[in-house]
Amino acid sequence: MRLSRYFLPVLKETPSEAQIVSHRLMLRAGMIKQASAGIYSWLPLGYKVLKRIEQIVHEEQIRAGHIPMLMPTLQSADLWRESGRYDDYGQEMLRIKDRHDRDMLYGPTNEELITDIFRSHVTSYKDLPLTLYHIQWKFRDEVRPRFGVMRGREFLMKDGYNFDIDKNAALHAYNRHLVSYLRSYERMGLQAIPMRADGGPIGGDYTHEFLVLAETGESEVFYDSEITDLKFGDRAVDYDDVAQCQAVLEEFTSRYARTDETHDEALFNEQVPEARRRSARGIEVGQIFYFGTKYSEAMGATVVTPDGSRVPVHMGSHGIGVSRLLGAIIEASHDDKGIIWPEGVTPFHCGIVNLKQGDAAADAACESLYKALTAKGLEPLYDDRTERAGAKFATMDLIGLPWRITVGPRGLEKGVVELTSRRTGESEEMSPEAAVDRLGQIYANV
Ligand code: P5A
Repeated sequence: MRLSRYFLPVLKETPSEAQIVSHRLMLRAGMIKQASAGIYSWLPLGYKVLKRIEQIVHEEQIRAGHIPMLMPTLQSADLWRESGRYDDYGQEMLRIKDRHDRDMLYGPTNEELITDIFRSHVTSYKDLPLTLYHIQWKFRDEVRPRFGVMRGREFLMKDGYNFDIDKNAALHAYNRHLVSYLRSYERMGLQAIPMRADGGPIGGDYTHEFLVLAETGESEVFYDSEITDLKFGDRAVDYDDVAQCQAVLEEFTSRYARTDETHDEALFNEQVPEARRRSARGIEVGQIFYFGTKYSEAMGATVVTPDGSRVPVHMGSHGIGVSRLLGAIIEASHDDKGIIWPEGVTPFHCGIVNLKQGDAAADAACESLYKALTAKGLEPLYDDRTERAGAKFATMDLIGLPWRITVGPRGLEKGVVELTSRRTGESEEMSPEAAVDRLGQIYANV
């Protein structure tokens, strides 16, 4: 993409309404624009990152054996009356009437809708296990929408639902989700720690939230500091292997880590030596639940077992806050100049800064770099505007591309360009071909 033809409405001033750094930077970098309280338009740069995050989520869900689909945003109130949640959900649910005076709602979550799909089509244990998921917009009429996409009213969620014959099978699905979530967050450059949590309006008391530690996080958390040493890495896990998935769950959840809803001070003191006790704040980027037959019993989602009897299926639901993740990643990865995208989610793989637009050699070198990077499957953002070098660097630093190639007449006389890491600020001179090769290698490992 050439910056002269792109739509990147960066702001010079720091918007006064934004209280936390991720919100400020998303507005300044022209990623989002508020449409109304807690509701945002996703401008091209923000949309690109959102799509990158979605893509990682899809890849990891499919790797775990979960099946993508799409359900609507608007739902009929009748299904929610069956589960009893139409009244329970309270004011967070946006209720709408259609022209026939029928009660509708903008879905805050999809347990009812998916249970209805299941009961309409599945009748036998032979069709289990089954996990369906989608990535779809949700609406929760939060009392205090704030911090930009962190606590929106309209937000994008990946929500998955497992259907299993009994509790053990459903717990394996729970573990599978835990493993796939650990992999997903690490690919986004995040450490998200699973913590014992509360079931809230979704239900069930077997649930973990995934928390990214950050001062601006809305949740208060208590944990054993040893937990922050755990890395999932690129280990191969067989998602059908019950023992392997269980082992990962145990590794990542056996140390004390709880949100304030389930925190038990006496147990904390007993289990964790004082030097390792931490209390901090965290951003909840996902939550997994096992709630057994709560919805299947209420809505009659049953299957015939091998001995011919009929039982309600065991279910769980599993959510990732896709749009919130942009805020969480920025909170975890920025400096005073702007965002620093991890390679896994960056909107463009690198920036190309032409120090002297209009200089024949510099223009030609930028064009050929652009072509060579594109041929490698990389997407560069070429700043081809006739701006001062300082302004070009400031824009690149603000929008946070992890790598920048700087091209100028003086370097070209020596046959070199400069490759700069946004994270370390370190620059290295090399030939344009070497810069392309280096970026190819970096992204081959992402
Ligand atoms: C699990 C999937 C559920 O709704 N039902 C379907 C279950 N869980 S949850 O914890 O309530 O939400 C899942 C994740 O969505 C994100 N989230 C939000 N993101 C932005 N703005 C909001 N107002 C908001 N509310 C929830 C969180 O990341 C949460 O973990």
